[in-house]
Amino acid sequence: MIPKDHPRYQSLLLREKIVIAHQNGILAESGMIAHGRGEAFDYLIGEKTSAPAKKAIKAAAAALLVAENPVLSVNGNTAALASRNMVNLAKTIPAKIEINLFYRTPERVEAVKNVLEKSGAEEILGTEDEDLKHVDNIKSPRSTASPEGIFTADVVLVPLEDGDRAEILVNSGKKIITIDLNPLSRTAQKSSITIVDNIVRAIPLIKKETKKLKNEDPRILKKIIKEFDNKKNLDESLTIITPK
Ligand code: PTJ
Repeated sequence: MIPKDHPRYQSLLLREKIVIAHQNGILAESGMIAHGRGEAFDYLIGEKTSAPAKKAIKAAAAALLVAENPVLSVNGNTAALASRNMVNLAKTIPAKIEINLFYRTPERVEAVKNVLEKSGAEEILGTEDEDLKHVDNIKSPRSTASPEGIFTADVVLVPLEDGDRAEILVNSGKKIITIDLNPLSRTAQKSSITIVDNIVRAIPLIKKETKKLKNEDPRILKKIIKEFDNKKNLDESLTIITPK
């Protein structure tokens, strides 16, 4: 039990969620290492949503709203930290939810599916029942995708993604939105829209922005997307964490 007045309360709470998710078979072993890396970057950005992250969040909401087949990808860390918020976001857009694991095993797919169902998800793609396809014909478990989901999606939100798979997805011509606390990661650099923020803060903010923009003229939404410059935005995030 973490005392509420502990100066690192929020951060320790997330750690606890990660540990429990690991014990429950949701998290990949490497998920703990990934979380630790994210924690360090979050510390550097001051554990709050920055101005460039807010800009990226707005562009992400616009991209998800204009998409024909938007998909939210869920891995172990996302399920551990933001499962209910992902399900709520999917309902708001509306978008499909797909389980997409880098370290894929049938047991972990089942564990993530259970978490999503408990969080209110009705349809979950990417499970073991489906005949999954390979994005860009790369015969690797990293590139598997649901035919109704990521495989045919035009816009995919893939938080905390591994660099290899992010690259495969980008090369397949999709608009890739990621959430990654490390602005230098390959995923952050390769994606179309990178939100440099903690997933626990970013997802509720995307939902809020989506609600705000939902009835906006599609031409306005397209303008928001067009004016967003990911490289420039990443540079702005970097200046926040780089000592002057
Ligand atoms: O569940 P699986 O099998 O799909 O595996 C998931 C992990 C995360 C283990 C896998 O995709 C992986 O190895 O990812 P990487 O290459 O470690 O990249 C994860 C990125 O997420 C790193 O750049 C971290 O800084 C970042 N990150 C970690 N925690 C958070 C985060 N970004 C946002 N919010 C966080 N809470």
